[in-house]
Amino acid sequence: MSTLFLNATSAMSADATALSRITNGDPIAITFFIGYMAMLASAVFFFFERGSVDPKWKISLLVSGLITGIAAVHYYYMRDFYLATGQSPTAFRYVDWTLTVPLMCVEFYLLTKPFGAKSSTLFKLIIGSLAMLIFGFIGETSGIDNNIMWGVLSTLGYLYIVYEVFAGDIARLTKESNSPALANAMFLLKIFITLGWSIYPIGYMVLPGNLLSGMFEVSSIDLFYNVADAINKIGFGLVIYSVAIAETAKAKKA
Ligand SMILES: *C/C=C(C)/C=C/C=C(C)/C=C/C1=C(C)CCCC1(C)C
Repeated sequence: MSTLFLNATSAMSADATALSRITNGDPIAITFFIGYMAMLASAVFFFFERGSVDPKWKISLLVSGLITGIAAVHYYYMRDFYLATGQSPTAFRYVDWTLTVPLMCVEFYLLTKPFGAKSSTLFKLIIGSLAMLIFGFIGETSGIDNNIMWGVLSTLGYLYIVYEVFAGDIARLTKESNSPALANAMFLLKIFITLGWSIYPIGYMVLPGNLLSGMFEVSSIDLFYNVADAINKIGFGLVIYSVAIAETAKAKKA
């Protein structure tokens, strides 16, 4: 099949060479393709399922749809960029994260809002996430010398978010809510932001000059990021979806 494509016009043969990366089993190219489809399918799913939950859950599902939808569009471009150049689409990646990570903070806010979350809580989470992303971006693009330092600064932003969820405002509101549904959702979301999110700094450490450099190829950073994005964006949305469905069923019975 790929030879057939290669014999087509020269314009097409550039595409076919890029595409043959997939048939030749380039795992990074494959995860860009699967990531794109999975994000798109999830966005459609969350948008449609908005209709089957209690009104108070609709915004949460909308935000889950936006997170995966925004990621789908970025994966579309990142996939093409990677196929055309063989390089990491770092700028697209960070534009995606700058939109989607604050939206994940919004999810934490929406879950705890019925129990008194204030916009200052949301603001703190967003500041933490922006610090994490801005320092991470500088670290990835400013060369070999200081990427450990920028990575450490970025990790402080990350740890701040973890702190807010485990011991700060979000933890306090969850405890005060006396809601088993919220406690369950938080339990799962905590696993996502610790285990799931920790894949990203591990990926970052394959950069030259960093702690895991040489153990993996530099380009495998995208493998880490693509797998982590699928787990975190889709999984996070599904946790919220399952709580919404369970609570909707309870509300109907009552
Ligand atoms: C949907 C995208 C998500 C959930 C992205 C999360 C990204 C991170 C948790 C990134 C963290 C980083 C560090 C903690 C240090 C090194 C630099 C980063 C930006 C990779």
